[in-house]
Amino acid sequence: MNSESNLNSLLANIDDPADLRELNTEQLIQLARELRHFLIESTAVTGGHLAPGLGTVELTIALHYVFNTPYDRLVWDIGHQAYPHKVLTGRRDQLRTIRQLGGLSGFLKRSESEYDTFGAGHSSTSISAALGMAVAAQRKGEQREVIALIGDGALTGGMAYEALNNAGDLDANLMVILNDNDMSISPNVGAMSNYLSRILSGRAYSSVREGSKTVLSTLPPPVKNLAKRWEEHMKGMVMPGTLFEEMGFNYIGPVDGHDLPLMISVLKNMAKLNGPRFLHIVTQKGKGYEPAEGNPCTFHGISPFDPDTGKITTIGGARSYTSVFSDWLCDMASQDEHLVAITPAMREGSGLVKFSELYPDRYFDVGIAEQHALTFAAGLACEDIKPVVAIYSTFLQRAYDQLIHDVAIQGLDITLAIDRAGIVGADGATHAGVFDIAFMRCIPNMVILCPKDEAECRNMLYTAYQYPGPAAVRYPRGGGNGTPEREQMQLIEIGRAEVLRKNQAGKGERIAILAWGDFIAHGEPSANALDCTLVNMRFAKPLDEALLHELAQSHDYFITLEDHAVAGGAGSAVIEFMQLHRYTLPVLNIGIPDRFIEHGTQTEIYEQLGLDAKSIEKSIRNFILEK
Ligand SMILES: Cc1ncc(C[n+]2csc(CCOP(=O)(O)OP(=O)(O)O)c2C)c(N)n1
Repeated sequence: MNSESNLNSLLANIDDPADLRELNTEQLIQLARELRHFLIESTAVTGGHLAPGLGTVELTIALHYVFNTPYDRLVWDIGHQAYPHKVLTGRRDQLRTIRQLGGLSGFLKRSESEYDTFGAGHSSTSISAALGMAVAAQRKGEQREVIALIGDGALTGGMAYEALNNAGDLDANLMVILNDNDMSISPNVGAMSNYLSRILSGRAYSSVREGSKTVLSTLPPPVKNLAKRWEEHMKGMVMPGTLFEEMGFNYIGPVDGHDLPLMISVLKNMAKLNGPRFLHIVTQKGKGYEPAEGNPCTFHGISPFDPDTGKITTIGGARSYTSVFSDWLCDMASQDEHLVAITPAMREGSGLVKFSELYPDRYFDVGIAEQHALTFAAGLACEDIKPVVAIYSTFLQRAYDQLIHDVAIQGLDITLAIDRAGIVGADGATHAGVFDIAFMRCIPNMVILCPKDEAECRNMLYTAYQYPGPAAVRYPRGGGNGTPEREQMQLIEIGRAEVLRKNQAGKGERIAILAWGDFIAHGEPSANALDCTLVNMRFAKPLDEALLHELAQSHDYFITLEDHAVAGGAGSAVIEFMQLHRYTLPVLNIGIPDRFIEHGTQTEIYEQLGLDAKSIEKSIRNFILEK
């Protein structure tokens, strides 16, 4: 891209939204240009979410220009499109730290800025939260505007409809802005997406758009009655009874979300109306940066890249667990025609691209709808189809009751391929996959497997798939230790651990390190240095009880190691076992402490938490000395 650094004069002076309220229309348009340039240059260095924010530049400027933020509340859904918002609300110079240890969060955080009115990271929460704020304002007699900003992808999440339903009924003073770019991470899916596309296509779009320009931009105050008449006119003429209107909202749009003067006048006029209002804007993901416009999916969230070419500059690391899953899924599908795969809107992240191309009629992207994904899978399983649900650990949290009520109680045969289990790094606390063992191991009928490497991951996926009930394989973000998978899949006996190293009897204190997943590697140096027994526990549920009895009788200490919260984790399961059987040897649980873990690289976080190999050895030595 050509250097536009001389353009950065306006943005350099925006330290607060109040500064941009001083600018005239031409300057605001110039600011939009500078902001785009700044976002591209900055994200090229740090990596992060780029295409979503490029699509919201004009929207963000218009919002902070028209509304009295932070008194008026902007509630962004997910928060991945809010980099422009961060830049305009006093965090411009910190953008270079985004997603890094101690730096800005990649999403929204109330503790980061008073302009971040509601913490986010997961999808489809904005309308509910904004409705709560609107009702609170009403109760407190505060005349503030509350605005939920939601993408068409996030609008595939059921919670958004629960909130719309409630808002229309409460007649709340709430504005919902739909940022419609026809994309989720990959192309958006579903009947609602089709419905939005129909609104945008053909005559309805152009005539309403014209209408928005001519009518909305010239509304004189007081406008309420005129606006009402305009709405009725529009309703009758071009869009009889949109879905949103029937839900109790005044629907306005579609409006070109990149036309800044238009956006400003539309927002100004909408601010003069009361009750539930719905503004439908149309934007382009990646707007203004050719590589991102051409490939919005890649630029949704991207590693550092060359801003001139859009080429990613980092060199790929080890083969990821995601790609192990991807290959296993395709191989398994070729052997079993009953296999189907389900993703809640994470085709790329979950490694389903290849499967979706090879088996399009056995592939289901259900939208950002984790609850539905699980119950949909349960229904399929009732009819002897074999669903594999590929889901991130953090997003499975959304579908907890569905896992219990719809899947496990009925003992249905589904396989959960749980990606991003454990610390995930740059995405931080909202995306950490550190609770799944705790919330799954208390569910009767569940089997939970934790692979130590890529080869075991493939065999565990196969084992979980063959298990005739709900089974979950949890694997971490990133690469393994390079252990190649064998093409031939092997069944692992349910609840059977693997002893990797034995303590040499009679020498020193007898310590058994019981480890789950790739955390075995973090325990291995300690096992060698302190002559410990080292066990690949393989199953968080069921535990290998026979082995635990044997080890409890032949060792003086147990150390448990897992990339998961200590509270309720696999190590807790060992303590429950010990209590039940009246073993009194001391047990040290090593894992994620009882607090939310912020962003940073995985390595940095592990070091910070004392979960790197060196610190683990130190903890074990201290524990032994404590007796
Ligand atoms: C509950 C949940 N599931 C999945 C995700 C992952 N995710 C982040 S952004 C996104 C797509 C959002 O699309 P949209 O709201 O249209 O915003 P856009 O990126 O198109 O601007 C998804 C699926 C998430 N954040 N939360």
